[in-house]
Amino acid sequence: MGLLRFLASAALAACIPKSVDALLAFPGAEGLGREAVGGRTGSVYHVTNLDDSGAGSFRDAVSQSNRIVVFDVGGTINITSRVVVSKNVYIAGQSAPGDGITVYGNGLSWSNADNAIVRYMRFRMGRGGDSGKDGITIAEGENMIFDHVSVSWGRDETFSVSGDVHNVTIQDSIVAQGLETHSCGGLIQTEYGVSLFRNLYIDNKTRNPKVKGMNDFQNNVIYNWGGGGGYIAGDSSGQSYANIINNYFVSGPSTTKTAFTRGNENFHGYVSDNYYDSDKDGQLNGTPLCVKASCYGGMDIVSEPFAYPGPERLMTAPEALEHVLRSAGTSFPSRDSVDAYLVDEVRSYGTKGQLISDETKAPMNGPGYIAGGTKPADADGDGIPDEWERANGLNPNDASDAMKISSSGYANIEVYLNSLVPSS
Ligand SMILES: *[C@@H]1O[C@H](CO)[C@@H](O)[C@H](O)[C@H]1NC(C)=O
Ligand SMILES: *[C@@H]1O[C@H](CO)[C@@H](O)[C@H](O)[C@H]1NC(C)=O
Ligand SMILES: *[C@H]1O[C@H](CO)[C@@H](O)[C@H](O)[C@H]1NC(C)=O
Repeated sequence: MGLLRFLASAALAACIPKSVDALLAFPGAEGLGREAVGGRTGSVYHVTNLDDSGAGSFRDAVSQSNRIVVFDVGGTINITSRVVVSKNVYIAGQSAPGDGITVYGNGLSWSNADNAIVRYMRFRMGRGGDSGKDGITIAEGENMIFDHVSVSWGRDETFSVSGDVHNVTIQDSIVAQGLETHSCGGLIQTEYGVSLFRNLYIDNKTRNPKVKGMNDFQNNVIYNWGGGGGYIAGDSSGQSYANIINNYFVSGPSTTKTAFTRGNENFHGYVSDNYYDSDKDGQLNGTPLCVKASCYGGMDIVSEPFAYPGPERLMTAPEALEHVLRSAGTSFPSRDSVDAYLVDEVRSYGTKGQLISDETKAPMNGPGYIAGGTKPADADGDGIPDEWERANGLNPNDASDAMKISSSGYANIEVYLNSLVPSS
């Protein structure tokens, strides 16, 4: 694609507000992927077992379009081959009983899975996954939002958005421990936009992330990147237009390079109050980076922010760090042992942290135990518990009300799913 075409479309995305009535994917959805519609006009699919495939499995659930996927069971779903997600699928991890859901053993593709909504899900690839593949791959498609997702142990990249991709948001998520020898956080390179807000990038040797194209990077925390570097600014002859605002970079034991590297005159960055704590002294005592190309890996620093749809409530970098450590990743109903371990590493502020090559060995010892729990009573089997139906004027014996659109614009089951978790 030519530069002019890119500039024109970037300007379009930046300047033309979306229609005022467009509904957010869920309250608290932000950034370029915030209007993904998920399965709103489709039907409810219940995941009823932890099997790798077959009726009632997660793989079967996401294999068809126009679904809101709810979980009647909690626990670890072990997948052998990769899972490919269809268009217009909302995966509602917050519906699962017990400790929620972990998908372990291989990676997933959302390529061309337009209008995806994914909330409160753990995706842990691991050594058993396909060599040369990512934890999560998006190579094409538009309008996708990932919220409170935990992704780890990619064999190539851990979470990669690269190619002809439009309007993706990754928010309040953890991208962790790309496996050695590649050990990458992820390529985030697309000419049509990825918003990254309030995420934790941790324990990747490099690409935390590597950014190219149109990108909005705000309130993220980056910890213990390795010798490949933290934020990799383009390193390319392609043009990039990025906001880099109020992020916190903290060096860890594996860190040997400065926070920003490999920028050049093609990478145009608006930068503001990005903190860097480089001394590994066990205290959080970072200070804002200087607003000069020399502090930002040699990128072209621009004076006005790009007009991308930013976070509703921009935090300072220190506030963002506290927020991310408190709630990023699959923090509802509670963090699993992997995320708890990672957050503890960050809280050491420089003294703990390591790159790993085999998640089944110490220190991680696998994906941990995820309790199954019991699903609440749901007489009509529509995915909304009886108690909630009664309290909210629905009929617990009428399965058709789940997908009816309420006055809020959301399907009733979405109103229920939204009510389970905080909206910011
Ligand atoms: C992406 O979002 C922008 C506005 O934020 C919109 O103008 C554009 O049409 C969207 N692109 C696609 C492919 O949906
Ligand atoms: C998946 O594998 C883990 C160990 O890696 C095991 O603890 C868990 O029980 C398995 N889950 C199922 C549903 O078999
Ligand atoms: C993090 O990501 C990089 C680049 O993808 C990869 O080389 C590395 O092995 C990952 N993990 C660590 C701990 O380095």
